[in-house]
Amino acid sequence: MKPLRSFCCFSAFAAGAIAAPADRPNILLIVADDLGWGELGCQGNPQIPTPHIDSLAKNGVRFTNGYVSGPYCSPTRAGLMTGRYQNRFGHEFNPGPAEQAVANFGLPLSETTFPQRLKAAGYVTGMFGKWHLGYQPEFHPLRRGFDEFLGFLGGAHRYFDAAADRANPILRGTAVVDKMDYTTEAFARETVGFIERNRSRPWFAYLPFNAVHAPLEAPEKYLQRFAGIADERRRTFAAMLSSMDDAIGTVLAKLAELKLEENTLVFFISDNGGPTASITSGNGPLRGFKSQTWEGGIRVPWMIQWKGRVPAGRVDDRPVIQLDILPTALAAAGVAVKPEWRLDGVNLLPFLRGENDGAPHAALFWRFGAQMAVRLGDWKLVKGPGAGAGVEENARVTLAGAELYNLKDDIGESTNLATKHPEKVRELAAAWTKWNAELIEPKWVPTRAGKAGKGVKKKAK
Ligand SMILES: [Ca+2]
Repeated sequence: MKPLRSFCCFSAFAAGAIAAPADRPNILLIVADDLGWGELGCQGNPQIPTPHIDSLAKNGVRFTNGYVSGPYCSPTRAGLMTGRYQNRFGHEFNPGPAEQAVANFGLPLSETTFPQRLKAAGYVTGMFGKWHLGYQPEFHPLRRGFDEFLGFLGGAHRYFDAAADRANPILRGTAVVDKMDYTTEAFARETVGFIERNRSRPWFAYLPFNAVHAPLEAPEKYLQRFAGIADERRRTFAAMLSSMDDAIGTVLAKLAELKLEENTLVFFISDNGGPTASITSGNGPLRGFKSQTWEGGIRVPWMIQWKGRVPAGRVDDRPVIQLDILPTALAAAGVAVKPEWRLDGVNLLPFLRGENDGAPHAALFWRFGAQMAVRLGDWKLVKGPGAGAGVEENARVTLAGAELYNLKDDIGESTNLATKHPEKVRELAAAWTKWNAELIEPKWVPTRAGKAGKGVKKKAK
């Protein structure tokens, strides 16, 4: 018979594979809003220095083919919080503004969230920033796994005026906050306080900035920093990004000060590509923008830092997706993923540590109204937005006319190879069709009445 101690360890592992408290790293998940693929220093933009975000790439792994599972804020966050393609549970679209959102809008209660999974493993959980996963009480962050919340429930917020939007106020927990400083700085400061208070226990901090989403608003100090940029909108955007970079710097400095860097797994992504026309947020050589299944809508800055546990300064070209963040965090926390959770994301740690040279995913998939995409190796089959159309939420996608690109040779999706490689089209179409058959219909379609004053469409019967 084995010694008792060994037996106990085995039992603990079998019962839920939860690591001993000392082994559980903290999880810091930083999400930028509408930050395009081409804007960070480490992504090749020399105009706006971002040394603190770049430090994550320097001290960790930067994925050049990092994706999100939707081209819009809310769907992407639904995927992030569940590790599952959001189309599986009907969370395909944004809800529209708070006053117009359908009553059932929110991350479906059938889904278990990222903080719920970590809470079950003994973590304290805090969220500081933009939620965008439901306005009704049952969808509130405090009801969906967070112990603490300071932020707002909607899709965007003014940066200086906490009381600007009564339908979408700044909340501490469930209490309305009428006065607050620049939201970027406030959300980082709250995160720092949360880390300080919980320094001696495992914590999960979710820091989804509203920066650099519209409206374009920045503190004078940062506008001065970019006085050399003549275009006012671009100058303001640069100031907003620089402010977010400094804010992230204060959080990273706190980790260093508390000697938590080697015990904290840090993720940084943007929730979707840049809407260049509205806020100048650029996607580099990628085609398309936020709201589109072209690369510019779904490929984003994507980094992981875990000092001493994940290689420093590595650039990884293998495709990954934000759905991978939850399973990676769970693996680090010693939580065994159960098959019945039906996660789509994979644990990236073996890939990060060089234990697995293969691709984390056989294929990646997207469906967004009348748009679709599938990536298989270097190949991508895609149907972007229709000619002259914006977001067509009411139309269902068909594969007729889908275009084929080889992203290794053609990152800008400029040469459609569908006619030249019909066998590839068939292969990718078959993979996407199989995946699509597993999805359900969208649970809501946003109304655009009042928002744009036009383009209102009747929901398809
Ligand atoms: Ca967004």
